[in-house]
Amino acid sequence: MKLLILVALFGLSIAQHNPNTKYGRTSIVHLFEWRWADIAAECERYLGPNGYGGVQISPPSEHVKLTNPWHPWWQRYQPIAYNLCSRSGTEEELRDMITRCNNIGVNVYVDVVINHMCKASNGEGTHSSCGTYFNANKEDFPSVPYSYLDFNDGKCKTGSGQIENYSDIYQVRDCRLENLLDLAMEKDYVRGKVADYLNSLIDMGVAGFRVDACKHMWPGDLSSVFGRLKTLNTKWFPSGTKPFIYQEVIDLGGEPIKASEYFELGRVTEFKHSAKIGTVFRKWDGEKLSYLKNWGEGWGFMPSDKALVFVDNHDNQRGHGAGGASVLTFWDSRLYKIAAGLMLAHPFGVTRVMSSYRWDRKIVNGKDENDWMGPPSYSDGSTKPVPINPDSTCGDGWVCEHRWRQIRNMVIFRNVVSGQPLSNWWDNGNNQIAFSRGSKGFIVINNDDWGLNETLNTGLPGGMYCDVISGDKSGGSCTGKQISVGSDGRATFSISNTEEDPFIAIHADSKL
Ligand code: 5J7
Ligand code: CA
Repeated sequence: MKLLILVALFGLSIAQHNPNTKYGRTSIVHLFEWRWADIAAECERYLGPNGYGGVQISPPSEHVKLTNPWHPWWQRYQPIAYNLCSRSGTEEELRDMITRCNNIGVNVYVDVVINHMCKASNGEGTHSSCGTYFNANKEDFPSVPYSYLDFNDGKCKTGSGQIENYSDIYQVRDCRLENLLDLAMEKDYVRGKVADYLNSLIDMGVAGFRVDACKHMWPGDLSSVFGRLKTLNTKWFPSGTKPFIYQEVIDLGGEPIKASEYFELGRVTEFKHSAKIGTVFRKWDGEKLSYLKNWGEGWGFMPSDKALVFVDNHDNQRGHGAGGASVLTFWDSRLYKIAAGLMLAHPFGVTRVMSSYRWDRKIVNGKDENDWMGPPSYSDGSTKPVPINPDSTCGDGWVCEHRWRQIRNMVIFRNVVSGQPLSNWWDNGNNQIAFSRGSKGFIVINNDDWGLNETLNTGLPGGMYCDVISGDKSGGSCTGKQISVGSDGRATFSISNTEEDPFIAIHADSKL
């Protein structure tokens, strides 16, 4: 009996921390700004077959349409209502996508913007993605409906009505973030409207939520909203399954609001992981790969079972959010692949892979003047489809990092080694490291300016393995490097520092 109660309590406390992925899949890919129709096709033709556990989608809620600048990516972070027509498509397309992704075992996680509505400066009109009328001057959003009574103006104590000082936790929660109209989430009515929105998505079959701007909402208010959520749709999930929740809290230290305030509600984005992985691979601040030996909590990160980790996100990849210049992105493709490989090989956290679009980067005095640019679009601002080239890369400016062989194969590696401890650590005291995940997988990285030539204990059963970085296992042979592991588990590795991909990874499923 006591044991049962313990199990029940434990189950409750971790429920919203579990991504509920299927078939031993472990990673999420953020298909930033993709259209629903393209995501549905990608689930079927690529994500399912290649072991991706889920996809994070851009906000599906009705948003403002901006013209100055021309349809920036952030217009989707300015809601007008919870109608489900957006730059990514219609409600029908959204529903079809969720159904098709679920049918192939790929979960859908929705980016939800619930701290605020649009900025006051948007005035009045129907310039919104569903064409719904709103009046931002009067804080009137009749399609929800919200009125001025549902906003925080009375609660905010700053002169400007905006957040002026991040060291005052009251203004960070109760004032306007960049003049975005701040919802009064202490109100039962607002909590109910937000919960209805999230529950409508749960009914459609989504598996969880990436909750935007959580630093700007009180944990108590979020707790009430999350407490009103239904369990997941039993067409695709076991009955009683709670939605996975990961909260965007940018906590790099130095502010009074801590990521830890949100741990009991769900997972939290670990921005220190993103900032530090860039610093280490760039060798800034005297960092070295050998210091990764205690990567994780040893680096001041949050506990692994609370963390959602990534190399970059849609915000900090354009120099916008936290992390600054150290953040690695597809623009730094060589280092980016190794960093993503390290993240996916390492047991820390739930991993999210970024999938981006290119924009006309224009860096002037360290700032990207085109950081606002939205996805590849037609002249009317509508998003272009994602064309797939014969070589499986994406066209029309879509980067598709998740299709890069090195990253895709490390997503598979993570599934194969899931649950295995980090073992057989080796380093050269500099930027050459290696480790295994139990007896299921082994990775070797050379980020030094000289070659790596070592015989290492892999922990793997003897045999011939295909390196999944330089190629694939295809039929009975390897298209890239081949690694011979002796019956004692030892293998010899050579990695020149001038190789395009100076790392090697082998695992149980890449054995010939
Ligand atoms: C909030 C934070 O707590 C934080 O630590 C951070 O780094 C960024 C933000 C932040 O979150 C937003 C969430 C939204 O849903 C909508 C938003 O508009 C924002 C937002 O603006 C925002 O802050 C921007 O980025 C910071 C790095 C700057 O310090 C802020 O001043 C702000 O920058 C402003 O961005 C520019 O000053 C302004 O000129 C520009 O018009 C505006 C454009 O909007 C965005 O860039 C949206 C960013 C965004 C960030 C997110 O983390 C996110 O999840 C969604 C959107
Ligand atoms: Ca707020």
